This record gives sequence, C-alpha cells and structure tokens, in this order.
Amino acid sequence: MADAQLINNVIIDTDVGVDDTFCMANFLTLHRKKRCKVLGITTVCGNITTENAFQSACILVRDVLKVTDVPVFRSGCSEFNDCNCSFFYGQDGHCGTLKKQSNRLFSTPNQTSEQFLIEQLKTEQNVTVVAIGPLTNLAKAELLCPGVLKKCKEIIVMGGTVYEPGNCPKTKMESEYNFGMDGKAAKCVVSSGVNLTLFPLDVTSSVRFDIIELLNRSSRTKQKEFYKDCIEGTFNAMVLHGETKPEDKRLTIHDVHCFVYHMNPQLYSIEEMRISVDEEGRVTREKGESQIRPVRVALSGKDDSEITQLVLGMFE
Ligand SMILES: [Ca+2]
Repeated sequence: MADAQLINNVIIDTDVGVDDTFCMANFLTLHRKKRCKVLGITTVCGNITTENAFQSACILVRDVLKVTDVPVFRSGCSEFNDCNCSFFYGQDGHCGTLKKQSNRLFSTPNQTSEQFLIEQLKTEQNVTVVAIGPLTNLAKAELLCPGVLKKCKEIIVMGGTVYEPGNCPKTKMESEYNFGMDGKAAKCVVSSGVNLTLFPLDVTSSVRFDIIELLNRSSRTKQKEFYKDCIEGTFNAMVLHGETKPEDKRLTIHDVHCFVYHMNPQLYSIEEMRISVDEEGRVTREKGESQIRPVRVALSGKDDSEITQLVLGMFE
C-alpha cells in the first residue's frame, strides 16, 4: 500500500530550468503511478522568459515525457520579463536540448498561472505547492485573493540563502536567484504566515550528484539523449560560471530537493527559524523576540546517497 503521506495533490510552480525538470519529472513519475496527483504546472519567468518558460514546460511535459493529463499554464505576470535571465541554461532553460526534441508551438491557455493557483486552492483539499522559481505567481495569487496561500497544506520552496553567498547577478550575488529575481514576491510569500518549508542554497549547493551515476541510470530511459544533453549541458554551465571545477564530476540540482523532501522529510536537517526577506531577496534571521511566524528551513542533507537514490527513481 502506498504511504498515505504520498497521496497528495501537488501544483508545481516553475521557471523551467534543467534542475526544475529533475523535480518535475520525478513528481510526474509519481503521478503516473498514482502516488500523488499533479493538478497542474504553473510556469513563471526566472531562468527564462515568461513565454519561453511556458513553451519549454509544454515541450517537456507533452513531447518529451508524454504526459497528457497534467495542464500547463503561462504566467500573467511580466514584472521582470525584460531581464537578461537566460544566461545559465540558455533560452529554452535546457542548454538548447528541448528545442532539439520538438519545435511545436503551444497556444496560451485561457487561465493564467496565478488564476489557476487561486481556483485550485479554493476548490481542492490537501494541496502542496512546490515552488521552484521566483515566487511571482504565488505573490500575485495572494495579492488578488488575500489569504488564499493559507489554504495550502504546505508550500515547499527552493529559494533564498541563509549563510552561503548568493548567486543572483541582478542583486550582485547578494541573494539567491529565485529570491533575487523577484524580492518583493519572496518577501510577500515568506511573510504571509503560510505553512512553508524552505530549501535555500545552503542545502541545495552542498548536496552534489554523481554525473556518471546519473548518466548510467538515465541511459535506460526512452529520453536518454535528452537527459544526457541536460546533464552535460548543466555541468558545462557550472564550470563556465565557476560553480565547480572540471575534474569534479558532480552536479548541483537545486530544485530536486523539494521532491526528495516530499518523499522523505527525514533526509534533511531542518530548523525552525524566524526569517525576514527584503526587496532584494536577502534573507535575515530575526534575533530575540519576534512576532514573525517561524518557517522550516533545511540546512543540510543527512544522507546524500539516500537522497540520490530517490532522485534516480525518475529513471525507472
Ligand atoms: Ca527553478
């Protein structure tokens, strides 16, 4: 019998980089096995532009992973659409490999990402939102419908950094990318009093995945060429941007930890913290007495090999 914890409604809010794909593909594998229900994928500008995020997510879900029963939405928010955001993963968010898979152009659905979030949170029970891009859509939903985010069972966020240096060029590396790209949104969501678990750079940068292991396991799948391009493309981008050395054949896959945590929260050291976020997306720990509701913050992985095994489940 499936673990009752895993029978859960999930909405994935994503800016559709390669690390997002590792998280999404894993959730869609669970969805296929009926161990969770992915209600929808809401895309947002972040790693790539608003339009590219929508198109890339559609190609990934429909043409690469062949999932037909999960709707994909385009963000109605374009606050930072003109940003130069494709520097790391390229314009398709996947080092060019998604465009090799399909050049289909998808039409925009009638509902926007934030409208879908509001509708689902109002009507569905037991919804976990997995937020792995800038928090623009979530903040917009909260702005349009105050209190709506509190209807989530939990929001699992990849974002922010507590002790480690940031990685967002827009804020001169003073904040993590998702928080820095839309600091106001991050501030809004973190201070909204929702049941929130945060995966900051502190944990997502410290756990690294062996490239040979990823390539070996992904070579058994129908999408092996796609995964090979994603893994090698990400590694090359990490080397280019000084995030690793060429001889260290391991990847960081930031967003995938939100999936692993959903499967087994015990694999992380998690602390309750009172934090605040400023409009540049910088995270500050509040000291002493404070009215701020604490959030759970994952600071490190407890067992890297167990974490890796759960991630490799997507290649079954
Ligand atoms: Ca992301």
